[in-house]
Amino acid sequence: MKTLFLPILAIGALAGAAQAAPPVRVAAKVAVEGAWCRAAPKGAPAGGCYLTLTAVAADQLVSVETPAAARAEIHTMSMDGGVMRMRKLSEGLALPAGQAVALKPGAEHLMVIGPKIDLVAGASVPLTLRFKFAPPVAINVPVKAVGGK
Ligand SMILES: [Cu+2]
Repeated sequence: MKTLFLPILAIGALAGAAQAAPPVRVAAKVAVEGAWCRAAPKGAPAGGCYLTLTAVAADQLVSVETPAAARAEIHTMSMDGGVMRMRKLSEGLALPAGQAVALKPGAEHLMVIGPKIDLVAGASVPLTLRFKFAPPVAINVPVKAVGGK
């Protein structure tokens, strides 16, 4: 009887401890820093936008919306047989807790496809970032001529 009873008591004690000290609830939030979109030639079919995301609690960037383009996607780049290719991250981008995730040229980035505005220096692209847990973040991203093209 004793050997049966002890484990049950232990489980009860653990459950009691969990109730007494609930995990600290951090408001799900994602900080956005250093956002910019790269200037593109008039009539370009798409443009890249870059920023750094830091999630307080583990989260996921699931989608991007903009009224300034037909649509926006989350992309990644990787080498494929010696050629850099872009690919849509349909599952979104993981944001580990407290870790800055940089979306930058040559790596993960946001792609505005079918821009309705000219992506010229001085313009700005309104983006709404949607996350799995954190509330959406709306930002106005400045267009910068970077890369000398
Ligand atoms: Cu892309």
